[in-house]
Amino acid sequence: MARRTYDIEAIRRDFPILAREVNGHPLVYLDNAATSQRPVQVMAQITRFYRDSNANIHRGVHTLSQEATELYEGVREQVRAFINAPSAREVIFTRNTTESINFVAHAWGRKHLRAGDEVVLSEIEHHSNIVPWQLLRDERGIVLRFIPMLDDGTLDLVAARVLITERTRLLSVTQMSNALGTIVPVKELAALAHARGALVLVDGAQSVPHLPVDVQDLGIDLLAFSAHKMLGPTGVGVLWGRMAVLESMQPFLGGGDMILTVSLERSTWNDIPHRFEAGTPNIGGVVGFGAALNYLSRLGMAAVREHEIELVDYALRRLGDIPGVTLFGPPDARQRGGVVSFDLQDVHPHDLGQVLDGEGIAIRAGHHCAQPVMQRLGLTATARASFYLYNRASEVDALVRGVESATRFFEHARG
Ligand code: C6P
Repeated sequence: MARRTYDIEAIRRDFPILAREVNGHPLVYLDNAATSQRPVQVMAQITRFYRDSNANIHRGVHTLSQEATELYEGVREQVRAFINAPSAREVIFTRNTTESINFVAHAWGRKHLRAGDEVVLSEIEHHSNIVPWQLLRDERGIVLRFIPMLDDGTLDLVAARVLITERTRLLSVTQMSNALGTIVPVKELAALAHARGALVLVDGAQSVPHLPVDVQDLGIDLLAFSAHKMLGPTGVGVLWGRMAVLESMQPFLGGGDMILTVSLERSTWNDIPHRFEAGTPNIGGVVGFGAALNYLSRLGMAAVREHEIELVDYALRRLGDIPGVTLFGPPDARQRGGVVSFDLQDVHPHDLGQVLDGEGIAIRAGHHCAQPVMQRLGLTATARASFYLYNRASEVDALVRGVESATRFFEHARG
């Protein structure tokens, strides 16, 4: 690759795990869509928190509690800036994207949706953005509609215009498919949904870690994402919502910190965002997430995006040259995120994944929690390589060599 957007080797030194060996080979970590690795800065921040400032938040008058509260609330402001939300009060910490979407289904959906109301999803959604709505459909009798996927993995926007109607109360779509890498034109869909009076929830699990995301520019109402896919710890997620939408929701979980007053008869609610953060949150995790956001902001999400486009473009060309490889998703790297899903003729993706693991190469094989995508493609599984800011072209080369040697291995095994 001719052009580098930043110094990859310097970045890789921040991720000690990338220097380890797996099965006698240098690790080639290409499973970033499942979870990314963490830099030393995030680990150090978490250690510092537990070593120097650990206490519960929002409760104590003592110094440690105040320090912990300031650190935790400081990350809320960092998240606000990262997604350009109007107010930090609109940022709610959850456990992950899955919880954030379930949160909307419970706190907004249960309050506002009635039998016959329609929720529009798409065929390329992760199970996390299908199952909560099916549960609500079974409970409330709402109707689910799905924007179809075209053969190249993009959404059928002509069909979307017909599916999103005055009956639509919510459009809930991913901004980037984890199974195919497709980037969805969320801004265009949001304008369409708003014109029909529907709200727009975006599953940003794959987009927020990989592209610049500006909620005001996109014109959306709600955004869900996970820290662990963007250099942060597991167990921390975000639900951002426009204040007016959050104010229209009922509480999700009840308990400590989310109330103002409690008597044996009734309770009143704390202000937003605390109303939606019942119980002691993952304080250390949120504080660590702050270091991840600093790391990404320092690099700049536009640079991360450019780097991944180059890698994906290179991977599509190299993998596409291997006989027997079928690539899925949009052919143009600019129309997709850092995900390359493929099939190797006559080799089950799980077998391929195992052979690659023997060479230290970590990919994901399976349905990627997006079974409707697999059904649409007439497959049960694909092999998926997913990249992040620290991956380099030589790792694409290692993957290609691994796929080629797997081809030879299975040809030989078949005799
Ligand atoms: N996709 C993957 O390997 P959680 O697990 O809640 O942090 O994220 C769920 C989720 C929701 N939406 C999309 C688009 C996702 O990609 C994911 C997680 C992982 O592709 C694990 S299945």
